[in-house]
Amino acid sequence: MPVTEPETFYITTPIYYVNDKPHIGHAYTTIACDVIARFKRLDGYNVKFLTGTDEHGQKIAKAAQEQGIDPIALCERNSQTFRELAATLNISNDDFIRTTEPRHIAACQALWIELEKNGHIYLSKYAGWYAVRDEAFYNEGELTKGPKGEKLAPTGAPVDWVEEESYFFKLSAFQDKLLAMYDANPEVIGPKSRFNEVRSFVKGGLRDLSISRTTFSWGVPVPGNEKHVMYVWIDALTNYIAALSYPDTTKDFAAYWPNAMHMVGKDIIRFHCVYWPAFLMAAKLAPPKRVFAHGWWTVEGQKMSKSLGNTIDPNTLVGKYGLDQVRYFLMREIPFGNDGDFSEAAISGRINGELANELGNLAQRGLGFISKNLGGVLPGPGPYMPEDIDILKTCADAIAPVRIALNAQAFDKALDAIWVQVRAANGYVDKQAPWALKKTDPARMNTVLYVMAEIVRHLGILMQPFVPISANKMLDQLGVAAGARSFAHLGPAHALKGGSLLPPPSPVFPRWVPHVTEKGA
Ligand code: ME8
Repeated sequence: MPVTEPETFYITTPIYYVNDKPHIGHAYTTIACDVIARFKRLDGYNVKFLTGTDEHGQKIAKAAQEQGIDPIALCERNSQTFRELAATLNISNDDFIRTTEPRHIAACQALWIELEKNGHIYLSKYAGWYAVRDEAFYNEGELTKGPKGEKLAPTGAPVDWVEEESYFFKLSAFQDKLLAMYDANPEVIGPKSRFNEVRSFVKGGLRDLSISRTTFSWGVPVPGNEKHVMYVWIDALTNYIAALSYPDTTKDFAAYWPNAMHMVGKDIIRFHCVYWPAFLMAAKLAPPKRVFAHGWWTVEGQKMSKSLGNTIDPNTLVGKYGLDQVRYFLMREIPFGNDGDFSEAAISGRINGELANELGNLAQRGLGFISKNLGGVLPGPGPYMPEDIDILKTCADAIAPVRIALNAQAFDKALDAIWVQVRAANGYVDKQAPWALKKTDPARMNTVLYVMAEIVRHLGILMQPFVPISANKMLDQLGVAAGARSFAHLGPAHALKGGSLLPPPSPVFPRWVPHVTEKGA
């Protein structure tokens, strides 16, 4: 029989700036990518999942100077905190790239040389308003006024007038090509509202892009003119192909690039959906297959900012509520793509209402009963009633709507589809009331308990991408072998064997109870 290679899938987070500490916004993007990466692996794909840190540019150099250390020392230290965060969040990334690594620098220089060779780069003089905080240039017309009448970027960042020699990328030549690319691939940008936003921005006309600087040196040297370093975005975006060993396009690049997806926040959509595809087309490479820009988190109704002191450290959050609880909340609370608000009330409501009372309780009721009354031995089923067949079938079929939702990055809809089953299963248990059957009809009780265990097996398998540790604990308690947890194992062909001794159960999702001091008592 011919062996078919699994389909590939490449997913990336933005690479995060190392001048700041990670917060809930970074955790959000990375967890979303992790859920998709895990989902695709369980669905049989060969996945490469990349995250990393963005370490060049004036912003980093300035932060290092303020702290009286070398830029590279700052990068080493802060890149490590992002690496540690990925471990804390149980992120299954296959690679972690740093833009100060030789493989990245080599890829940037190779891409530059290619763009230059193809006639897309020229040397000229730049004069304009530059915001270090945004690492971006603005037109006069885009600026606003601050409280003292000072000029500000539309983001509120201070701007300086800069005049310097600069290399330019002929972005203006790509307007029609970009528009044609969007129109031919409407799935290339998600959600739809962002697609429309990017399309109309490009339709409004594109100016050539300054892609080098001479006023600082913390960056990738421009090949052939070391007075210049690359502008941060051409440097940063190249990480996605540097991790596929670009400029070698024969191995990982050939395997993964055709199925690449970038997950980003809405703040950096222009860089990913306009500049990046233009750079790639200029280098005769394909643009990414999809870029999804998600929304923005605020905290208790306020914008997160260092000055307000309300940025949420994901480590604190995980310590307080538990890792899978935080992962679940972030994916569940808001339709992906919309903005959302983080509040204590919202997270504790989700943990207690959904994880503890609905999913956790469902698992606990069946397994606890088997442990107490049947010595922990999973009973074999007797003849099925139509309601047993019904619930088992809908559980096995739930993968279809979950797959559709996750392939469209609709995490909340995927969880909705799973929750339809969780609620149906609790309804089934209430109606069948196995505890009442103990004396009257033990054979029927055994069947109901078996069906409950099968339901938990299905929900455990489906929940793995979202809450990997807890879902695997559910599957451990049913004695499901590690190699029998992929989506191919859903359905009756891989059903549990009656008569097996199950490990002692323990609650998977405890209720969250605020400490006395947190109640403000
Ligand atoms: O922009 N809500 O890095 P960065 C949701 N280095 N997501 C948020 C968020 C919030 N309040 N705050 C941040 C950079 N994020 C560049 C990227 S990629 C080639 C270079 C997330 O450290 C969101 O994903 O400022 C956003 O796009 C990213 O963090 C910005 O991270």
